[in-house]
Amino acid sequence: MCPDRRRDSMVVMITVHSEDHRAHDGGRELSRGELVPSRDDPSRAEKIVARVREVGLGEVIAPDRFGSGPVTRVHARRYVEFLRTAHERWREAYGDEGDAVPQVWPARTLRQREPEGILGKLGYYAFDAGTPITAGAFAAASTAADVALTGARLLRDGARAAFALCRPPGHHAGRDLYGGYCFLNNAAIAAQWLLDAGAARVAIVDVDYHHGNGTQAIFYDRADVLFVSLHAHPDQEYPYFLGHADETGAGPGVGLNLNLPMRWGTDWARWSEALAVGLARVADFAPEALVVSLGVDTYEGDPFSRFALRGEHFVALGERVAGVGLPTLFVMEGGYAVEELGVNVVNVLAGFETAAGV
Ligand code: FKS
Ligand code: ZN
Repeated sequence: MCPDRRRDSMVVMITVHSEDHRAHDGGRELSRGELVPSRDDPSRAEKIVARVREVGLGEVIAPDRFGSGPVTRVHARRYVEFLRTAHERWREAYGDEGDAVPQVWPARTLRQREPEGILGKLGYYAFDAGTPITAGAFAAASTAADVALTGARLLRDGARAAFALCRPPGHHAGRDLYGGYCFLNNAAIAAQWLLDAGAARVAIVDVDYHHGNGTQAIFYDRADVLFVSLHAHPDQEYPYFLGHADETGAGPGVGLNLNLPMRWGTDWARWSEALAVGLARVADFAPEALVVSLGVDTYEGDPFSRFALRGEHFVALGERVAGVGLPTLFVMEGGYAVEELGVNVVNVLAGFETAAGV
């Protein structure tokens, strides 16, 4: 008998997924002065889970319910209550037409005070007009948090890695702020849960094309979480108002926020150098777990991307992440080249498995 030792030692990555994300559908976003269908379409998650199944990455399991406790460790209770009731209030005020979208914000010289009316509240809690609150948005976002938490629990129970196939995404959502298709910060909720489960330190590496402003803000003054983000430069790209290299943390968190912004046209050669810098910082921090905010909108064919990563680069990304040698939770964020989305995401996970398994 000749056992395949390589296969025996392979990391078999569990994917956590729920079809509940489909409840968040049909939303329209303001783009170049017009309302167009939201890019965060249910087909995104469907493409990814189909590819996970097609290549036999590992088991696909449903999330458990964790309730609001772990969510309010990261988000303000009042904000979660706003999200839960926003669409209902919108319907009471404006009827069944359209989704809840803000159009006035408390920008400079205006007062940060929560108004009573729904249109005012939307402006108070949102930072863009591109994140429609559909009838099913809160249910979908809550399930996405449960997906991330179920993945975090797999890590606590000894898994080398897990994949939380979250939709909607989370990294733009702050403690009491939504935008960029994000309502609840799935990666932050998972990281906080790992800390509460006994980890002394957790690192978050955000490889989405866009800066993870929500995750940065949530952990900015914290000594127990390192946040590293590789993203398009905020002078050129959404979310525009956070993500510069000089944002390095505050108070006990000084030195524990690392932004690696890159200009349009960035290719794998430059991007992978930044990744090496970021992962070296993670190794220095010596965390007990790693959360990867996984966006593949750095892909050359992505409708949002002005970076030039290709399919094989996502395999290399997974391999590099495995090289850090930490229990790793991949949390799905962005990626909008829907046809290639499943392949690009699973390339990262497969690269990780191969490198971690040998
Ligand atoms: C005009 C451009 C609006 C919004 C970009 C949102 C990016 C979201 C994301 C996430 F991971 F959160 F999904 N641009 N329609 O990819 O960062
Ligand atoms: Zn993105």
